[in-house]
Amino acid sequence: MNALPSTASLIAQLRQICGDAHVLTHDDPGADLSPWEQDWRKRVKGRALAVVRPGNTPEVAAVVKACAAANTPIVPQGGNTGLVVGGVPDDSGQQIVLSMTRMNTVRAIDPANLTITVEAGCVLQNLQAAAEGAGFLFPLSLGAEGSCTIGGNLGTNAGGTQVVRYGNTRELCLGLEVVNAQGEVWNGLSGLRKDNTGYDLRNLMIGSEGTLGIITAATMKLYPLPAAQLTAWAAVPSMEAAVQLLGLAHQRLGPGLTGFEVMGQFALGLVDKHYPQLRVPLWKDTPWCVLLENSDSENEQHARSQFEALLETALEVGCVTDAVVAENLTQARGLWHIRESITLAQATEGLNIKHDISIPVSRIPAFVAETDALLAREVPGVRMVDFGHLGDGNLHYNVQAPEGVDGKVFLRDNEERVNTLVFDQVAKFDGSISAEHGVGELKVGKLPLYKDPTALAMMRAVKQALDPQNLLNPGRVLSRP
Ligand code: FAD
Ligand code: 2HG
Ligand code: ZN
Repeated sequence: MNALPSTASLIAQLRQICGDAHVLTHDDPGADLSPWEQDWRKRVKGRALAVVRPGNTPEVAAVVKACAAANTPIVPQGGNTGLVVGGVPDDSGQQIVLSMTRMNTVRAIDPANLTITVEAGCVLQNLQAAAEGAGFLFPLSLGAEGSCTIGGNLGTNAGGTQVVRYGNTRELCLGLEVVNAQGEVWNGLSGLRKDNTGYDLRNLMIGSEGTLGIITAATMKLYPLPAAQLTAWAAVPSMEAAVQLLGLAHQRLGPGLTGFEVMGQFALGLVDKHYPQLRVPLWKDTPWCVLLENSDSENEQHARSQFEALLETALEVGCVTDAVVAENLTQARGLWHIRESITLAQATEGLNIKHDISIPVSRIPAFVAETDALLAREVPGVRMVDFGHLGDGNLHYNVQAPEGVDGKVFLRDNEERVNTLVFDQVAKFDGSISAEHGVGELKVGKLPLYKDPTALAMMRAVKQALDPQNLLNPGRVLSRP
């Protein structure tokens, strides 16, 4: 049997493949690898053997081959904005981080096919801009869009704020280029809308969080730019009222409804506290606010009359108590900016427990009422940061320490029982413990408790078949064998 190459010879090989400047190690003078080792939420700080930054697909393939020969695990990383500890190395010092951010080229735009083909490290905002520059809309949108990458979005099957109309990242993808765990390249960048030639490998890769293959490029769908877009901010008296408003919005706006976000009073209070310059409207006198977006293919006048009619009815039936409609794009952006600032405001307030859950929309009011009461009894003084994509039945049901309690201490003493309480409730209401952020490492131990055992066994079989060495992001999604 051949001996495994030494660490030093692996690093030398990686440097040969990607160039000296693109392989960083702790031994390099003045090296600081923490941006790649620390997760966004500051939940975990790992230690990488090296950070490797390939510039093209053949380099990715060669890196994987070299790592496979050395039995060295690989953690794929995009913008490192993931919220479940999926893209940072463990603390063994034995894993390489494969940072994809140098691979950021737009390879092609096909206006007739309504597709754009981009490399995986392309930052989402740049992809949106490239689409818009060509006269199209790429609808995926999330608070981290200035730094997350399309590879990470595909890796996590990210959701965001336009899912109610356009679906998750999965629904926006027509083809992938992937380097598998053996270092072979699969070119699946077909751009076809129909292809029934066997197992759907694209959908297997999407949402696999770097555990089945490394996405190097993707062909994504484009849409016509809307002729007009209107945004409203509505005060609603209860979660029941928010669900009623959603029903009305579907009825009145049809496919024009492109955003429907709910935000609890405490969540908005945190934005007001940490970013007073953003001037959060209406939040002080109502338990919930809703942000609605209407995208119209006709014109501004049509959009406005439709939107105003919706809000009038909502005020009449009482599911809205007050509302403002943005008068121009700047105001609309301002309202969205408030919504997108909740995560940062919560992080500024302190470490917290996140629950990215989905429940059938009709059952969300009962879930929230019941679970809020259980939590208040279990951890007196706990502060609920509730917000999210109500249009998709996806709540960010986050839990902040009681006033004055240190976040670290709160997590140490309460995280496990709070998670158990919330996830048991999610199961009771037929929901999912991860709607859009993924499993990563944070929820890996919970999956066997809440996922169908047959599904879990099939997932293990797929992992074993595609990555028998367990090289790709080991210990994420599935626990180590
Ligand atoms: P990373 O964090 O680098 O990696 C995420 C996962 O994907 C890891 O498991 C990694 O191994 C894998 N991965 C990365 N690149 C590749 C690749 N090329 N091939 C294979 N696997 C890969 N998420 C939502 O779904 N909706 C939201 O609304 C949302 N809002 C957010 C707002 C803020 C402020 C922040 C900080 C995060 C938010 N997120 C949201 C979470 C995060 O932005 C998404 O999960 C995003 O898709 C991650 O992209 P990334 O490039 O940063 O990936
Ligand atoms: C969002 O919708 C993100 O803003 C982040 O998914 C959610 O901070 C969170 O829990
Ligand atoms: Zn979200």
